[in-house]
Amino acid sequence: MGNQERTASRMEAPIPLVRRLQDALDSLGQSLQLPQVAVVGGQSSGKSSVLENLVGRDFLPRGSGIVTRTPLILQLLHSTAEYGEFSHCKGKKFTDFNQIRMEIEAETCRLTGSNKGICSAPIVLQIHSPHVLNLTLVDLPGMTKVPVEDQPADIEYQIRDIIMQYICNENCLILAVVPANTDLPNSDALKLAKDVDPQGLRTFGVITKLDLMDEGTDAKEILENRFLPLRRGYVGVVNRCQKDIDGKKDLQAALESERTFFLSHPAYRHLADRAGTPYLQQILHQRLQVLTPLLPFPPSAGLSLSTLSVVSSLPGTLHIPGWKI
Ligand SMILES: Nc1nc2c(ncn2[C@@H]2O[C@H](COP(=O)(O)OP(=O)(O)OP(=O)(O)O)[C@@H](O)[C@H]2O)c(=O)[nH]1
Ligand SMILES: [Mg+2]
Repeated sequence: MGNQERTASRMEAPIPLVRRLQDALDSLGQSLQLPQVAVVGGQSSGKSSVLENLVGRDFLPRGSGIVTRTPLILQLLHSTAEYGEFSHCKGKKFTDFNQIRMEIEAETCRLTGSNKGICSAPIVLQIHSPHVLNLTLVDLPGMTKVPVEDQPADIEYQIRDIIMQYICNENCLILAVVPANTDLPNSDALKLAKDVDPQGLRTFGVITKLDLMDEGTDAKEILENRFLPLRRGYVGVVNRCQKDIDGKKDLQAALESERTFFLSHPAYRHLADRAGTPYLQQILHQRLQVLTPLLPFPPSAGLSLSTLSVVSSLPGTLHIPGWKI
């Protein structure tokens, strides 16, 4: 084999490679489970905001009250063109990310009704973009305790069941999202993560709303991983507030404000390089590379999240993009 061919074979496109691996495992009656990342947290803790920042595009419904009401399986696929495609309207390419948000809202209402109901059936969305590497992210409804409007009396347990379906999967990295203006020991997200991942091997704490803490208080001890330490630690982020969302503050400006926040805050300045959305992307990337040394990684220049080239979708199944949803 010549040098060129050897290089070509080392650089073999990941999707065919994994497809072959999968075929081989299928013939042995086994399945290949690959990592995905799910967000877990209380209602309005900032889960969708965190995911959206990781993807680097504005397209998820965010806001006050219960916003995410079904699981959203988000398959990021590195490609030259940029568009979204839903499994419920295959073939229709959404190039306008505002339209994607509206379609998520419309499909959520179709699945759950408009009175704040929830549903375990997922919305599946593929985002093709030159700015992402391939990975599945799962946005989940927030944990809540008291039913409102059409929500069933056991809403707390129904949401918990939905979350468990995803995070029980050993290959699911868990982003346990906790707002800084609530008490960490009361966090249901940390509790649930600990139930399924007692050693904390796949749990990352994400502290949101650092900008909303009472004056004179800070989350330094948490971010330094000294209070309720997690094996993989905590990352602080500052997402866009409701006013920013309403005023359509763009993502780049939001990332710059986040960086300025950490650099200028006396309690966090020393942590500035270990905080914020870019750092969260970096540690997820590192973890996913450790988990999947077998898989080659596409070139990463300018990509917002470097991860895998194949994805698993529903718990327990392997999904290969473009194969079937
Ligand atoms: N100031 C500030 N507001 C934030 C932050 N993160 C989220 N928010 C606001 O909190 C609200 C909820 O954000 P979402 O991202 O929709 O939260 P969620 O956890 O996905 O909510 P549900 O899907 O309803 O459970 C929105 O108004 C956001 O603007 C943050 O870091 N700082
Ligand atoms: Mg949400």
